[in-house]
Amino acid sequence: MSNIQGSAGIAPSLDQIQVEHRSSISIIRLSRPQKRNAISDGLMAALGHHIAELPESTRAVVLAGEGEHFCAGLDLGELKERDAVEGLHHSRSWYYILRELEQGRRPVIAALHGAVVGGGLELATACHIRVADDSAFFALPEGSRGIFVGGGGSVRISKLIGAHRVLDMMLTGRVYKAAEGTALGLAQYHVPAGEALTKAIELAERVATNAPMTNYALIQGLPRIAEQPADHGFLTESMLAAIAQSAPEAKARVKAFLDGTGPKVRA
Ligand code: 1HE
Repeated sequence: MSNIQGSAGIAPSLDQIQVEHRSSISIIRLSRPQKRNAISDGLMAALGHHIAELPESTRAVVLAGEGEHFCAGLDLGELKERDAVEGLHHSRSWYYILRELEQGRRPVIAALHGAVVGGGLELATACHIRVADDSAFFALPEGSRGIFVGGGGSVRISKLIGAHRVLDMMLTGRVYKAAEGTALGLAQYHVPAGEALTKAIELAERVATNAPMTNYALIQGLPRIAEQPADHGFLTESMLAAIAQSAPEAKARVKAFLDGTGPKVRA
């Protein structure tokens, strides 16, 4: 049973997530392709379980979906069984697990293809880097289902592309294709169809070579600094910079550059 608070009482469906640990990265795959990786309670609990159980050696994570689509969002088959109070706690359980993903110790790179819709887009936007291949499309069909975003999308997606665009997506059912969605900020990378996972793994392996303290400071610091008044942000930044610079690994990396053995920035 997962020790994640958000999924307390829900047995993780461990067969709905596959995890592969490589030397410095872990690849987490939503593995329910017959239901287009729709997020059941058990799948979400399994995601929380695997995030909590990542090995110490994992320095970056790739999140992908098996089959033709990244994720069709909330499992609508489970929705009808919830009353209002259960619905509230259900949202809270998503917030808890997505926060573990977003504010954990490792950067998470999402490999997106096919449908990235509803709760699938909410899940993707809790990741730090998104790679969309040309088959990816983004939508928030909640409006047409008579429901509302409940996995943090009104906060995270609005911050990425603006509340006015989220409003349009939900009111009109607008679908953004990969190129347009990427241009708006829903993904940072747009690659040919079929190449999202390869690119995400390449990025994760690059990210995994950074000093862990730098990655941690980025994940924890940047979103919080963005929420702070500028004067507070400068103070937070200076403290994170001081902590990162004091790590022995930072000193060794700077010395290597000055010795001519560290990597140069290349265009
Ligand atoms: C599902 C789900 C699902 C597919 N819940 N079962 N999300 C949506 O409103 C999106 C609903 N899904 C779709 O629009 C389409 O399925 C897709 C565009 C994603 C894929 O289309 P396609 O033609 O490849 O697959 P399909 O034939 O529609 O679906 C295959 C099976 O998956 C089928 O079940 P089957 O038993 O008939 O084979 C579908 O019923 C099932 N399936 N998507 C349950 N979402 C925290 S709040 C978040 C709120 C939301 O996310 S609301 C948005 C929900």
